[in-house]
Order: sequence, then C-alpha cells, then structure tokens
Amino acid sequence: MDIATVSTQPFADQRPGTSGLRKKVTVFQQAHYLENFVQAVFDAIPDRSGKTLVLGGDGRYYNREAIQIIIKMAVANDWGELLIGRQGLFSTPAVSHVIRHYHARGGLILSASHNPAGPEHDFGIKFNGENGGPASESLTEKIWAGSKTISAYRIARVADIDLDHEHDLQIGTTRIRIIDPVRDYADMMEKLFDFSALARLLQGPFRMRFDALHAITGPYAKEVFERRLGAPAGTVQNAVPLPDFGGGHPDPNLVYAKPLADLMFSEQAPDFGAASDGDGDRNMILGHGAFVTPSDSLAVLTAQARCIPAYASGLHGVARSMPTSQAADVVAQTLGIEHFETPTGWKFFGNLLDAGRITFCGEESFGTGSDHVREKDGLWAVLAWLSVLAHSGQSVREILDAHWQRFGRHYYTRHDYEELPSEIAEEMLRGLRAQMPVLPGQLLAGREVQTADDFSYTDPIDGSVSEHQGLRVLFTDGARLIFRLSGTGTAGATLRVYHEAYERDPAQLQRDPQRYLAPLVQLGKELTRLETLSGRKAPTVIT
Ligand code: G16
Repeated sequence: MDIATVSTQPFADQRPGTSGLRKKVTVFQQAHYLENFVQAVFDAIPDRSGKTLVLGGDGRYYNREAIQIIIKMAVANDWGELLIGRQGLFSTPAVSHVIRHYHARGGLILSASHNPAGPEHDFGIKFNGENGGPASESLTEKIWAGSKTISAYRIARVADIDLDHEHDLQIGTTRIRIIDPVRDYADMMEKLFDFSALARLLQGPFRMRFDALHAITGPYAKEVFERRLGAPAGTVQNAVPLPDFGGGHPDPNLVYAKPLADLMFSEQAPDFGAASDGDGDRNMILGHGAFVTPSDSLAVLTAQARCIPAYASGLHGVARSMPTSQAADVVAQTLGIEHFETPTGWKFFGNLLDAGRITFCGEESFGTGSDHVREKDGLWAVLAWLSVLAHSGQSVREILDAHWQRFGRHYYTRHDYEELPSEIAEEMLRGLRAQMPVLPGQLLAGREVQTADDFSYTDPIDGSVSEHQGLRVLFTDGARLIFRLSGTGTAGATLRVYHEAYERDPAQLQRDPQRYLAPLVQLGKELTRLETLSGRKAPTVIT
C-alpha cells in the first residue's frame, strides 16, 4: 500500500474552542487544513497503534469528503480498526456510547453542532477519548500545540470506500467496519428506560411531536419513538438528515425551533413537544403552553429521577455549568446529594462522571445528560421527561408548577449578542472587569452585590485549574449576572449575558421571565456599556 508523507505548513487558527474546532466549510476546504488538524490529533495519541477509532458526523455538508480523508489518514497512522456509522452518520451521544461499548481508544465527531450547514456555513471536528467524552483541557492544548509546529502528515493513497452499506473490509493493517449508527444507541435507551410504560403512554391518547430539524436525530427518533415505542407515524417531523439541514438553524430553542414552539403554544398543541440539534446532543422540552428552561429541566429530572428505572435507586450527585441556574443545587440540597459547578463545556463533567460523584449533569445551553455516556444527550432527555410524564400522569405545566411551589423558581434568561467585532466584545469585558473590585456592597438594580469575580474552577478529581471562565456579579439574594464570550461561534465574537433571580413567594411564580428580570438585563447593559460600545439595542437571540 502506498503511504504518502505530505509536507505541510501550520495554520495559526486551529485552537479548539468550547467543543472542538469549528470553522466555516471554506476554511476546512483549504488544502491541508483538515489533514493538519487530524494529524495533530493523532500525534497527541501516541498509544493509538492497533486501537479502535470511531468515526462519524451529523451529516452536514462536507461530512462525506472529510470522512474519506480521515479514513486514509487513520490507515496511514496505524489505527487497528475503524468503526464508521453507515452513510458516515453518528449523533454525538451515539459516538460516545459506541466508544464505550466497543472499548475504542476514542472517536472523531464531525459536526458544528447547532450551527447552520452548507457550503457557506459551518463544519467542525472534535476528538473524544476512551471514556466517550470530549478531549480534556490538557489533551486539547496538546493538539493545539501540535497544530502549530506540524510539518507533515501521513495519508494512504487508496480509493474511497463505500460508506452506504454495512460491511467490513481490510486496508493494510486496519480493519474497517461500517455499522448501523442507530442500533447500539437505541438498545442502550431500551435498557435505561421502561419501554413498556413509555409504549403504553405513546400508544394511548397522549400526543407528542418531535422535531429533528432535518438533522441527525431523525433516524434515532424514528427508531426509538415510532418503531420501538409505537408512537403514531408522523410523531417525528423533519426526520431525514439533510446536508444543509433544510436551510435551517438546528438549534432547539424558541427562536430557531419556532414552528414547534408556535404549535405548542396553540390550541392544537399536542401534550408534549421536543426538539434536538444538529448533532443530537441538545434538547428542548415543551408542554402545551409550557417551555421548560434547560436549567429547570435538570432540576426537575433530578427531583424526579425515581421515575426512571435506571436511576430509581438514587443519584450520586448533580453538576451544572456555572452559567446554568442554581435550580438543580436547591434540589440536590433537599435530596442531600452532592452538587458541583463547573465551567461551560461538557468536558468538565467527565472526571466527576468517571469518579462516580455525579449521575446527572446539565447546562443552560440546552444540554442534559447522565452517566450513561459522556456527552449530553438530546433523546435521553426526551425519554427522561416522557418517563416523568408517564409515571406521574401529570402534564408538563403541572410538573413545572409543582416543582416551583416546592423548590422556588429560578427566573432565568440568556441574551446573546452575536457577531460582534472581537475588539468591541473584549473592550466591554475589560471595562466590566475594571469595575469589579468596587462592586461588592453596592446596591444595583435593587439588589446588593455580594461579590464580583472571574470564575475559576479547580477540578475536584484531578486538581487541574481552569481560569477566566466568565465574569460574575453575585447578589446577596442569590441573583446572578454573568458575562462570557462564546467558544463555539465561527464569526466575530458572541457575548452571552446570563440573568438569574430566585423567587420563593408562591404568588410570584408565574411572572414573565423577561419582565421579572428586566432590571438585571438593564444593569448588564450598563455595566458593559453595551449600547455605547456596540451600537446594539437588542440581543440577537434570547433564550
Ligand atoms: C458546546 C459544549 C457545551 C457548551 C456549548 C455552548 O455545545 O459542548 O458544553 O455549553 O457548546 O458553549 P459556548 O457558550 O462557549 O458557545 P454544542 O452543543 O455546541 O456542542
């Protein structure tokens, strides 16, 4: 077999962000760009020889081309076996499961998550390790360092392989298996949840709508909800993954999944609505006239875990990312289990999950999951909610109301300002940071500031420290105002401002979050001099 060593030059922009390397497709299409990054990943895993690598993506534009390149590079870099999803498809949680199930050394996931797809839009790649989770901070740094000094990559000069049928083949010393991307994952769901109870629910008068947004969860949701659980045909909408996601933005929130949101707030609403994102790890949960914030979703599932067979014996603990509301903490304190606050990024949950310190974890960015894999898992969250509904016989609205009555409500909203010039976004944060020493003790937006800091995290398992994870203004009444720049955008800078306030008064639990939080929203704009510096009067997206 002809293995070529190709000379190359480093690219300066291959530092992975919150979740791998995400760039415009046109950036990835530059000669050697993908190859350099893949070689940097392989070089960071010196023990790869003879081991198994899982490979697949969310089906977006450039998925197939990238997979063919990676196959040839994996062969040239001594991988012993490749497990590839048929048609090059895998959801992110399915890759995490397949890595664990087949004891692979890791996996490469091709996705830019919820970002739009197509020749003018986004592509991405990330490496997950043998625990099934995103590469650690230290491995990520190693990959980045390698990308800055790379001078050559290795690639086998062989023909493209057939990705469309399940089959096995051998190239050199590498065995290649094209496998069903759905079966193993669906089997796992069947073990975690009571499928008989869920089938009774979905085959009765109960109606649900799942919107796959033309992205990867379509085949998974069809298999789980319609085929295995017997929900009526049509329960899953937009179920065929398209290379451009149908021209949409597969981000399951009230803005980008608007048709579903409109349906759920209409007279014709089914009992339950849900959506997932481009690569299947995010989720949005809706009831008739009810939207469950991701922070509340984590708290409700933590409180109701006994409704799900796999978790009926109790949870070890729960973790949330720092900007996620503190709703789950209140539940954990009541249940007497540990709770943790990590930086943004699923990778930070990995050590806690591996050490058995937590069972559930979640993020405000529409991510919820458990120790069954090491990624957030959209369909898992939907099945978890269905389990709660089936067990309680209550509606989503009733469950939320009862939860707030018992634990209080954490009003919450995130405002995103997308595609800001980077220097303007940096200036806003610099200005805020400069004021922080004098904020404690001040009365702002009717609340007293307790502390103001830049969040730093010490991993309780390995002691590693991650600094500069977001600016926080914390108030004495538990309210919080948080500012950070997104690590997943591909154009300019995205400023995220997170607003949260805790309400215990039973008469104040049904307020509109935007109105309730308006003083904090205004304060956030003032502290960053947002309008003056950016000229923006309103956020691009509110979640
Ligand atoms: C990724 C990470 C999440 C993170 C989210 C938003 O999600 O896996 O942990 O919360 O990005 O990150 P940021 O606020 O930096 O944009 P996904 O679904 O995009 O892979």
